[in-house]
Amino acid sequence: MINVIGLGYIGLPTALMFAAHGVEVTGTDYNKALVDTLIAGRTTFDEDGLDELFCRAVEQGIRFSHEYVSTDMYIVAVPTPYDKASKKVDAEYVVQAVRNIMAVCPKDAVVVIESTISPGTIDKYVRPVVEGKEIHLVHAPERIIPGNMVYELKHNSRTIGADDSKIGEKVKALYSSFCEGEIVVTDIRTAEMTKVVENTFRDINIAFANELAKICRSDNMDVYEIIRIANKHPRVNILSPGPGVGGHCISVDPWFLVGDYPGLANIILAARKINDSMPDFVLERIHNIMKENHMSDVGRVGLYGLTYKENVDDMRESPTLQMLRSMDRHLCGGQIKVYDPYVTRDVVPNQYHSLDAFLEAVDMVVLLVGHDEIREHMDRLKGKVVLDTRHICFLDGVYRL
Ligand code: SAJ
Repeated sequence: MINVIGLGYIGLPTALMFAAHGVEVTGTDYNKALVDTLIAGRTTFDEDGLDELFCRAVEQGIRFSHEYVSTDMYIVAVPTPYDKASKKVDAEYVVQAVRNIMAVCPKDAVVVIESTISPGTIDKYVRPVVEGKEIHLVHAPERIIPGNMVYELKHNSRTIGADDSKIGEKVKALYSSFCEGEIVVTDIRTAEMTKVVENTFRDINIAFANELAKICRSDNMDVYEIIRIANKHPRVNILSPGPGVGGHCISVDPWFLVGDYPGLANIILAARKINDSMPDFVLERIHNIMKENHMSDVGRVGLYGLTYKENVDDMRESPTLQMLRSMDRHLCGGQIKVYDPYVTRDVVPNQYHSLDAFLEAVDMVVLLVGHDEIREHMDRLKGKVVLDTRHICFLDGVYRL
């Protein structure tokens, strides 16, 4: 039996996947309301294929609890927030989860940390908690992408970092119950570093695309056409420019390397700064386009999309929220309108809950997230001034990054 600790974006699909493939699972979360929702038969966030997976896991007898259970295998998928000022990971939830496990687990239990942590976190913060106990620590960082989690859980390859390769192989066998990708067994530090390196690689590549967008804007060139053509080269694969990098991973993990290796992590730092500058770049574009169209009332401008990317309901570090914060700082937010079909509760001022009402209230639309909803109804934007930061709108006269 395994006890999955933390039933959020990573822990829940992982627990369900194990259960759906015949592993006996108890999912534990300290949030009683969340556990009650799951026990009542409902999932807690929108994700492609999650509801079906949930049904299969329930059929297989998955249990949910807010208590830790005594077993010989734990999978920890709790949040690892990072401190914005120091840029360091805050491992407190992981440490607390491991402490709670220590209070109930038998000798020789295996504790697998899936949460993303900065390199060295296990040695520095987790080992002291298990000191003197016969416990095996493993790091198996998650790799799944929101929007395609269920598919990627099954098909991505994985990394298992363990002190003892026999334990690594045991954990590999467990994940093989559902994972069809290659599972590489290595040591803990390598696994920690690899995870952060993967997200940093993507951040740097997005930053390159964003920097190109700025260069092309400054000299009136079409960045999308340039990227499209350059990508025909067999060894070139430039990503897409956008309004910034959100989510809890790519905009966070590179800071761990900057924080731990100041003076060495130079490209990494530059990339972070470029990506973080994009929301302000979009604000400047809005300002210039309003001027060009003789618009002076920001209340007639609408931001489409609040989530950090398309077809998910996750708003963490989203470029739209970064823009709104920046506008607040400069006291120019005022009445700007906002709408996102995935965000049903009110989270910001002047938020709309229907596309019709939103479009009626604005003359200019800034496309910040490429949700399917708007891609399928692009004609609704005819007659509006449109700033498309995602290269999804091909109406005449559309403005781009
Ligand atoms: N973005 C761009 N241009 C692009 C691609 C992405 O602007 O060409 C933006 C997105 O709009 C979003 C942000 O970057 O705001 C990040 O989105 P994403 O889809 O690239 O990645 P995440 O944060 O959803 O998930 C990443 C994934 N990591 C990598 O692809 C290396 C995922 O595999 C990890 O599991 C996840 O981080 C994590 O939890 O660490």
